[in-house]
Amino acid sequence: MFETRDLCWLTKKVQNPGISTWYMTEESESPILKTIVREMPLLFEGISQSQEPDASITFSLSNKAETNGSYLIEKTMHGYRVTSGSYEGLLYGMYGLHRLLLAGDTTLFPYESRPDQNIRMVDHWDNYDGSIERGYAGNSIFYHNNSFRGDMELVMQYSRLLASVGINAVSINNVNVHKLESFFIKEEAITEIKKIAEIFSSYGIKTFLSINFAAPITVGGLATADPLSMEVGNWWKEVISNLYRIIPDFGGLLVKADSEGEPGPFTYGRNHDEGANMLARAIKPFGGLIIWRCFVYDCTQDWRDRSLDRARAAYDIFKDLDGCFEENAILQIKNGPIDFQIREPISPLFGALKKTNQILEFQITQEYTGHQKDICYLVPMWKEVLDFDTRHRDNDLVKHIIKENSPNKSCSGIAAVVNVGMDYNWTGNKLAQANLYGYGRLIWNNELSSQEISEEWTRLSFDLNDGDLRKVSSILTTSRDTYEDYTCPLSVGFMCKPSLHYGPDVDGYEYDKWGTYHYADRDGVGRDRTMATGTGFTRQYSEERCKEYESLETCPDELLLFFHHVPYTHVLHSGKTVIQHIYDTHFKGVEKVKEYQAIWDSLKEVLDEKAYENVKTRLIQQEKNATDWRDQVNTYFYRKSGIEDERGRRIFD
Ligand code: GCW
Repeated sequence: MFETRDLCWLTKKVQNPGISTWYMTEESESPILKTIVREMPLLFEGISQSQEPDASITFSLSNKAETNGSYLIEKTMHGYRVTSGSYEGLLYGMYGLHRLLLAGDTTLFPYESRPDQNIRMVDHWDNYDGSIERGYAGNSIFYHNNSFRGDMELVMQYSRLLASVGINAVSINNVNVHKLESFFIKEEAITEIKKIAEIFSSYGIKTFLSINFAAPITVGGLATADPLSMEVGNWWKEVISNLYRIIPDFGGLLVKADSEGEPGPFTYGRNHDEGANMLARAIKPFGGLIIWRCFVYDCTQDWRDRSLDRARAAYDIFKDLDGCFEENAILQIKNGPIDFQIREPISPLFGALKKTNQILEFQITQEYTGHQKDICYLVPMWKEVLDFDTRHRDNDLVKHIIKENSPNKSCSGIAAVVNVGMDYNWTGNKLAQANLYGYGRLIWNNELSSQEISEEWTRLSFDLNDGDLRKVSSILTTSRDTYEDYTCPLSVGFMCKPSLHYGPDVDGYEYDKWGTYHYADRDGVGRDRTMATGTGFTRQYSEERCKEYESLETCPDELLLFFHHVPYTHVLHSGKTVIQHIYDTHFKGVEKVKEYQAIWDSLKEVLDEKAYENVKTRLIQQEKNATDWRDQVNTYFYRKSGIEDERGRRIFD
């Protein structure tokens, strides 16, 4: 039930007796303005709407043509004025003012804010049966037992969370579109989806659906789903026009094709531009978008065959299609070339694609990063990605490339697989809320630091003095390094339990078909992806980055084993050998988790009990997990290498 759910970072109201009335210069039937009417008393204690312009807070629509959600907050004689060129901007301005006043820093005004990214999206991997692929916070908020849950209060509550951090697009079903979900494009389901979409829309959020590329066959009864077949094109046109008849402001379709068993254009000997463009043309008349994922690779690899390299796949398939996509088609590219590991290099498609609309894809749900049991605040990792300089041109940072290299700027942005479910606090681990909050804040304002965001979230979520607030924030901001320390030395990913992706299993993927091998033997470890002696993956980067990664001299330590196979005795830039680094980080990881426990315990008296207990239990689990990782990884590499820990700590043999 909605009342019992955590209000997260919207828990606190501004308690300022000077702020008692608000006024809207605009009179309109806009659902977003109605949202503002509903939200104001939830955010500001004792405030009421006034018909007089001299209210404490005034909202006014400016005639600036800007529609991207930018807003300005100024101090006035009576209080504050929020101005924007769009209704969305007024809504964002309202949440912005709420946040700024709770932070208590009024020197910030006038405060102008414009989003750095245009599309700011979350993707659900929710299934109709209520399960969530890679979900760690309970079942779906949209579906239950192959039906629509129909809890509109819940959807509204969720919309507020998203809109308050600037999210403007949401895809509501899993990209692996199973049988029943394939029918979401039919009228019966669309009528239900419309109810959800209307609520999102009243918070400035567009609704998207994932579709199954074979739907013309499975849903439409046609003999083919060939994108070049006229019949198929017409079928999609009809489906889409029906969709828009019911939901006129529908956002568009998200497609995972030719990936991990999902059907796609390859079945018909067609390319991905042909698949995406067929859909893009069908949806164009309605102003809709086709978001096409680049997560395409061969998942039936033979581990014996070293010539194949999964990391190369997306670039090999999509680079040559640069410039071939319709103006309303967008490629969605995962941040790394493999799959949401805690440490990977950047996808080489960034910077290489120069004439294609693009969305960068992150993962908020903690699939490989601790299942929302282990604390892993992901903002530092996302920052690294955004600030990464691809060196294709001068100052070619990913955060700029996304927009600059998209011919249609409004068709560019960032998306992430979201981490929410039916758990009362939405995210399982209370601290995992900081990832959803931080994601929204960071992709709106790419310049915010991880620490700023973590402190902001902590301030909005708890009542703590500055010292205690910094304690919570220190756990968050170091937690990514800690998780990396005990799970992923020098970028060797996938040493986790197959399918589950939680807990250690060093060789779990080593002889499997997924193309994620570490090749540890008695002498050394790592994947050789150099041009000189390996798979040649380094060639996919700009000349400068390629050189950097190709050479052992310049390859950054943290990416070493992604690009090179080296002896255990290889000396890193840090001065340590590879084997000693493995031992040290694994011991350190466990110690850090123990430190987090001590910090958390010290906050027992000042935190509310529910939040305290919630994280406390998870930290106990995290210590156990980190210990398992430490002992299995250390023992594994000790047995392979026969090299003792310099510091003589206990490694099981
Ligand atoms: O990381 C992998 C996950 C799959 C997921 C896939 C994807 C939705 O293990 O569960 O499928 O990525 O991104 O499509």
